[in-house]
Amino acid sequence: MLQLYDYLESGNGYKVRLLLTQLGIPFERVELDILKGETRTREFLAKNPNGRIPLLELPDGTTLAESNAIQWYLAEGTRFLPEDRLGRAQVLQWMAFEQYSHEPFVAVLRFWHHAGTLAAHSEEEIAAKRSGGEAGLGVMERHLGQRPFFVGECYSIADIALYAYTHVAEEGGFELASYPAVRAWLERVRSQPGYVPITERVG
Ligand SMILES: N[C@@H](CCC(=O)N[C@@H](CS)C(=O)NCC(=O)O)C(=O)O
Repeated sequence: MLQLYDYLESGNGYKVRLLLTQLGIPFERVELDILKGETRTREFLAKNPNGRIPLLELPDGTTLAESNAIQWYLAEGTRFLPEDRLGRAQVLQWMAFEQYSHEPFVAVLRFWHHAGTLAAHSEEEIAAKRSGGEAGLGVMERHLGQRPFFVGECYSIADIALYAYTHVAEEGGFELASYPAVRAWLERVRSQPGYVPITERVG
């Protein structure tokens, strides 16, 4: 059986959990408390030298890290990844956008709130995270104003990648009220078959 090394509050972990659930693939979740350093033990570093979840372990012991690479592996040949060359490249484009222009701002501010470390950061650092996140949300708003999902007419792993931290952005102090197209898209993602909330213990 597939094993997913994960942390319940993690949006990166949630991307994989949600996709596995929507694909109906059985898996076993191994919870590691990132706040207690459980991703930095010698045993886990042997599996992922980068010391981070999510990590997927295949039945033969092969491991795969990085939430979006894991999603790509799982989605291959399914309705969650387009078959055409351009559609696949566009999915990759939005997943790269998520990692470079969204997650480092929206997810990090949420993490600082969760971990109780916000006060350890300067006002300038917090403002930079906020403006970076607003810029990313603005790009999403303009794109989603014209279409139902990120790529083509269909829900794909690009949507899962961007949904994971956007739907909990308010936990990091972001206001979604001024992003109506993003909010409508969040509802469309929530209504997909097999949807599970981030806090639900699946697997
Ligand atoms: N780019 C990676 C980021 C993974 C990541 O930042 N994981 C965090 C939890 S969301 C983690 O494991 N942190 C624990 C640590 O750094 O020790 C991905 O998309 O999977």
